[in-house]
Amino acid sequence: MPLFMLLDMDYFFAACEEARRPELKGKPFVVGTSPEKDKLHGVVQTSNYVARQFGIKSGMAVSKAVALCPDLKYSESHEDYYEEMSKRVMDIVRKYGFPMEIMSIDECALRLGEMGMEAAMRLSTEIKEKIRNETLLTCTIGISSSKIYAKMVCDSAKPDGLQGVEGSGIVSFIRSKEVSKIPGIGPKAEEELRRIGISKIEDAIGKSPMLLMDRLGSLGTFLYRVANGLDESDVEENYQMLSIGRETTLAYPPTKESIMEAMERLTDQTISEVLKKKMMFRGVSVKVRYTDFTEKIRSTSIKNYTDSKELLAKKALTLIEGLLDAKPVRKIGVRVYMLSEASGQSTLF
Ligand code: TTP
Ligand code: MG
Repeated sequence: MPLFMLLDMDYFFAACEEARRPELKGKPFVVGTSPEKDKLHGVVQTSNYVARQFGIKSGMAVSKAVALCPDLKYSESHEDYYEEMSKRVMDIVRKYGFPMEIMSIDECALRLGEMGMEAAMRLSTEIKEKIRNETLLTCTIGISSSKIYAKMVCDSAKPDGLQGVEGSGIVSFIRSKEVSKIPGIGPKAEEELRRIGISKIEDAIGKSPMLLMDRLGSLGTFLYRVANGLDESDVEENYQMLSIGRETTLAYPPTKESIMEAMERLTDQTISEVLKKKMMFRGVSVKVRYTDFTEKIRSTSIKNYTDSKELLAKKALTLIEGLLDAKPVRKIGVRVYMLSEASGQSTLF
C-alpha cells in the first residue's frame, strides 16, 4: 500500500519570529495583524505553544488574548519574511524528489509510494533534522495511507512530532475524534451532522452513504469514505520545480474587476517570460491565498505544448472561477509548468 507524508510547520509565523529573536523563546507570544502600537485592534494569526496554554487561538482578537495572558508578547506580521522561510523549507523537502503538493504556506504533502513504514519514518526523521538545522524551525510529520489520513495523524502529533499509522490501523486511530477533526468538515457541516446524531467520527461508521449524502452532498460521501477507512486522497502535484509564473498581492478589499485585471497582468507577464526563455508549456496552475492565509491551488493540463497567451488566459480564468467565492482573496498567482523548449525537441520532464 502506498504511503503519504504530511508535513506542517509548528506555530509557523510565531516560530519564524522566534528564529530571529531568540529572546522570545519560552515566553507567551503571538503574531497579529495590526502594527505593534495599535496591537489591541488586531487579530491573532498564530501563537506559540506557551501562549496556547492560556487558551489563545488563531483568529482571536488580540485584546482578548491579552486579557487571557497579561504578559503576552506581540509581534506584527511580516509576510515577506514568512514567505521566504516557507520557500526555504519547501526547497529542502522538494529536493528529495517525491511527488509533492504544497498545501499552504506551511504545509506540504508527499506521495512516498511503497517504501514501507520503517523507511518512511527514517526519511521523516532526516527531513525534520534538516529543516531544524537549516532554518531553526520545527515541524510535525504524519505518515499514513492517504493524504487526508496523514494530515489527521500529523495534527494529533503536534508539536515537533512524528507519527505513522498504517492502513489497517487508521480507523481505530480516528474513530474517537470529533468529526470537525476531518479537514474539510467545518462548523456548518458539524452542526448538520449533530442533528442526525453524529458528533464523533465513529458515529458515522456504518451510517448509510445515502443518508450522509442527503444531508451534506459530496461532503457526505467524503465523510463516509474517511470514517470507514476508504479514503484514497492523493497528492496533486503543483508548482513543479521547473515552472514559470507570477504572483501579486491585491489591494483590499478585492473586487471581481481588480482580480480580473490582476489575472490579465499575471498572464501577460508569465507569457512574456515563457517567450523570452523560448519555452512552451502543457501545465497551467492558479493559486489563491485568502486573507486568513489559507491557500488553494488548482491545476490543469493541455493536450499539446503551447505558448499561446489566449489559451493560458482561458485556462487560468476557468481555474480561478471556482476559488473566488469562498473567502476574501489576498493574493493570486498564475504559473505554467511541464515545460519544453520551443524547438520541440527536448522535453525537460
Ligand atoms: P497553521 O499551520 O494552521 O498553524 P500554525 O503553524 O501557526 O500552528 P500549528 O503548530 O498548529 O500548525 O497555520 C500556518 C500559518 O498560517 C500560521 O502560523 C499563521 C497563518 N494563519 C493565519 O494567519 N490565520 C489563521 O486563522 C490561521 C489558522 C493561520
Ligand atoms: Mg502549521
